[in-house]
Amino acid sequence: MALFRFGRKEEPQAPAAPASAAAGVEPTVDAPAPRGFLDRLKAGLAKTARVLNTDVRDLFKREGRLVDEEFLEELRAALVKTDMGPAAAEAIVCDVRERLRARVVDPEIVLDSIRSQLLARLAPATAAIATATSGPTVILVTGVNGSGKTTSIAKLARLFTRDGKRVVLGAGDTFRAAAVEQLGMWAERLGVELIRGEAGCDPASVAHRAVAKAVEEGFDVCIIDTAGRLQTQANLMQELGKIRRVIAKQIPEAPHETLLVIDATAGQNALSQAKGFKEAAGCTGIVLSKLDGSARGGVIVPVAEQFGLPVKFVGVGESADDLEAFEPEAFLSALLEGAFSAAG
Ligand SMILES: Nc1nc2c(ncn2[C@@H]2O[C@H](COP(=O)(O)OP(=O)(O)O)[C@@H](O)[C@H]2O)c(=O)[nH]1
Ligand SMILES: [Mg+2]
Repeated sequence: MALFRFGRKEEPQAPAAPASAAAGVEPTVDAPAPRGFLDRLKAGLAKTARVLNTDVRDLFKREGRLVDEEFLEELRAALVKTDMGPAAAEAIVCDVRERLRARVVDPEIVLDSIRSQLLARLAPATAAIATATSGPTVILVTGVNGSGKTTSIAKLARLFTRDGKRVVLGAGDTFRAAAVEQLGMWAERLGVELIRGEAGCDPASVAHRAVAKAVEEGFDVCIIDTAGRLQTQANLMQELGKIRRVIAKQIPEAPHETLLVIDATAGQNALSQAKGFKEAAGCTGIVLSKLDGSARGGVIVPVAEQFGLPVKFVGVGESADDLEAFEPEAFLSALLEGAFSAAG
């Protein structure tokens, strides 16, 4: 298996109309990406950045702020609000206490500490997407209902086709006809192939046909959608096992990735999903979607840290261009620059 990094295109682009991928609403993907990579990330993280901005800046409202225990407690409270978790907040507080105790500090010094502590936590929890060394790369996409699986598949397809790859999608959410239609609409707009089955048919048969097409016709990437399920539904988790076995029969090392799509607004549920899906579905990486809709984007820290599942992509909006390979340094720049530039 090889690791694959996407090329990043920063050409200036015209604004795109807001898009919705909800079933029955035409997804808008023809319009070019509205902004460059960092700008999209900044916009996507704006809500979380605002929480950091307001709360951490507020600590410095009083002139000549001294690092004492009162300051450190206020800092901790501000950090915890982003959902980064008590361990990360504690590490930052300890770092600031150790280096800056009894000193008068400005926000930038605290910012540096936040950046370096979070980077140390996030950097080990990232990996580029694994791809096949020869033949098609197969990616299975899982998660609970409404987490953003189908939309993330469209976004992934977009990343791959931009890189010149040929993509076939498998509409493995056979549970609802609308789900197949939704993926069908994206496939048409993105100009990628789609394998679908009758509503209610065995999703493993759709996966089988999608992978067979990819192999026979020399596609580079095959991405398979699945119906939403809870990590606690044993029978549905077994169904994922069957899908995996059917895929592996054709390509022994596939699926090369089993991605778990987690909604960043899910709070603590995000953590139980990561745990449950890793154990029951053999997930290999996380797509954290809807960061743009959450003021608690700090949840990426415990999600990435606690379960040994790397965060591979972050979703920051509803259009096909709103998915970024997760790179901690860029992520933190977007978060912290966004947080600290506005208040000036
Ligand atoms: N704001 C925002 N909305 C998203 C994102 N990803 C998905 N959505 C929306 O979330 C809803 C559910 O997404 P969908 O892909 O159908 O979820 P699925 O049930 O897991 O397949 C849709 O309205 C999507 O447009 C994201 O990154 N940001
Ligand atoms: Mg879906």
